[in-house]
Amino acid sequence: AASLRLILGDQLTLSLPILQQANKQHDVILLAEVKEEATYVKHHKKKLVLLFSAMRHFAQTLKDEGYRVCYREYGDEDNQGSLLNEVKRCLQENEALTQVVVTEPGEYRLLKSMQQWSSQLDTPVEISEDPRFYASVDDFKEWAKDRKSLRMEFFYREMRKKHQILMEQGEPAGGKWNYDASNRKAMPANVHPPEPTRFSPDTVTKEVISLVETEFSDHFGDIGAFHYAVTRDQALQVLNEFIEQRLPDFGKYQDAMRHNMPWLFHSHISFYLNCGLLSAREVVQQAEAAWYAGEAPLNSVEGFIRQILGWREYVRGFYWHSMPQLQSDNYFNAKRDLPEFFWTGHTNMNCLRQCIQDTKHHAYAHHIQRLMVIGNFSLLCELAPEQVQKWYLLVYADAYEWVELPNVAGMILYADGGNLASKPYISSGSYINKMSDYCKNCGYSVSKKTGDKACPFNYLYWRFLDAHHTKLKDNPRMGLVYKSYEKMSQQKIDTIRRDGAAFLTKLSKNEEV
Ligand code: FAD
Ligand code: DLZ
Ligand code: SF4
Repeated sequence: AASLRLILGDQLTLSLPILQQANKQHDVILLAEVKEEATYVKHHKKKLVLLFSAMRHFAQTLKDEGYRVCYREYGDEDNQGSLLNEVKRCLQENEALTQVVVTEPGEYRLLKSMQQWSSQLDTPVEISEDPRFYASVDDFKEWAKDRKSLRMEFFYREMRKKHQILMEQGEPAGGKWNYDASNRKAMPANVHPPEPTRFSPDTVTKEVISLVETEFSDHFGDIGAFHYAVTRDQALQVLNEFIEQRLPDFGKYQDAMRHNMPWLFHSHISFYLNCGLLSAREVVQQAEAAWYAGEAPLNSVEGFIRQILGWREYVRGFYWHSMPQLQSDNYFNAKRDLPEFFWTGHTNMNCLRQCIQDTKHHAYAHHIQRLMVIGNFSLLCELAPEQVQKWYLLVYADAYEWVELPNVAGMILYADGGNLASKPYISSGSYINKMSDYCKNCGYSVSKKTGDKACPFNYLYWRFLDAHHTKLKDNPRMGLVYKSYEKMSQQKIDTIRRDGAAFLTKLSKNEEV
């Protein structure tokens, strides 16, 4: 029987079994730009340009490969607005198509919806496994079963062994699993990272840019200077240039931040990994090969591979293991609305201004900006998890709920009470000062602990520890911090409470901070 095979906007790879197994003569491959997916959150304009353009280019690749392709553009007059309705129309137009085949989607909401499709369409719908990950959802469940805590580090070691990555005679290459002791240095001012790989928009991308400018003008983000890869060949070029030019220094400067420079020594491949233009396996293999060839040191290669074979795989397993609970977890009962400056970047706190502006310009910020600046602030100020989750899901071009939600609910907000992270990722201003040049251009003083001019992170940090003393004091990883807290004079604690409360009141009223 002939089938209709739906490819989602983040499944742009020829390696999918549903393409490999297609009958090129009879089956129809459907790709659809639809309002429902483009607006369930108001995605950053650059994310929409990236996906729509990559989808259009991929449709052309499929045609070149001899597939029968049905492509629905967003601006088509008769666009049905949702994936289900586009599938329905396609079935109606092609009576020979008697079943629907899809690859499991990356988000819970869409999976739940697809599980109803068969009865809604009155046609069999087969949901095929997504083979793009090293660990399947079931592999993760098996690993997690009977474990009291689900720590990434142990999962990662299993993955290294199972897939024989950076392993030598059963031992980790170099003798250690983790080389972070040599990583995470501050970046001296005389280090100049190479420019990121950039592409000029072609005709297809230019058309999409004007579509997005007209149809999505109320979405967050700047559209100017769009330079991302939109084809597999271009994405491979991004990967190759990373391996050659930036991987050697990746580890050392992984946590560094610099004024007006979000790209640094990062790889900038999450956009492409997550939408299918690159595969995790090829990325890991290329990085591993660079070490064996002596082109990059082990601390960088291991650190980079851990992000993909470790963190990326782990958060995906964790997501499916923890849904739908993870969406509503709120361990600290945080309720504050997102401040207006999350959308504008207008704040006197230079670190936040920089990170939010980078996000607005590029639909990108690197990990430490997301974690230790914006995330740290969100947790310390008890911003409502639901709003923070939505923000992260729409502002980054690499964001899909399977990867965004564990990072936000688990890693930055500790909303799950410590299932993902062993302690809350919080810090005072001194960490940001150590890792960046932001504090030099800030309206606040990082060396002042309290008072009007003091860096808000300094007193917010202690205010948070004070406010959540009961929930956190028995955490073994918080022992040292609480020892210092207990030594504080009552007067100091009172000042911290006063400054913290004043700042949070201003924040709630959307007054300038
Ligand atoms: P690099 O620093 O070069 O790292 C290489 C790759 O490792 C990345 O491309 C990515 O695929 C993977 N990786 C690294 N850290 C993580 C992680 N914590 N979880 C999963 N994969 C990881 N990443 C996303 O892909 N989508 C998201 O929506 C997303 N949301 C995040 C939200 C928060 C609050 C935090 C703290 C992190 C989030 N991350 C997310 C992880 C990470 O910040 C990005 O993957 C990274 O910044 C992408 O840039 P890069 O490709 O230059 O990464
Ligand atoms: C993110 C996204 C956007 C913006 N638009 C589309 C679209 O028009 N058509 C489509 O098939 N997919 C789109 N996507 C990706 C989906 O939202 C994604 O497949 C699900 O969120 C599951 O990860
Ligand atoms: Fe951020 Fe504080 Fe440094 Fe200002 S002083 S940039 S608010 S850490």
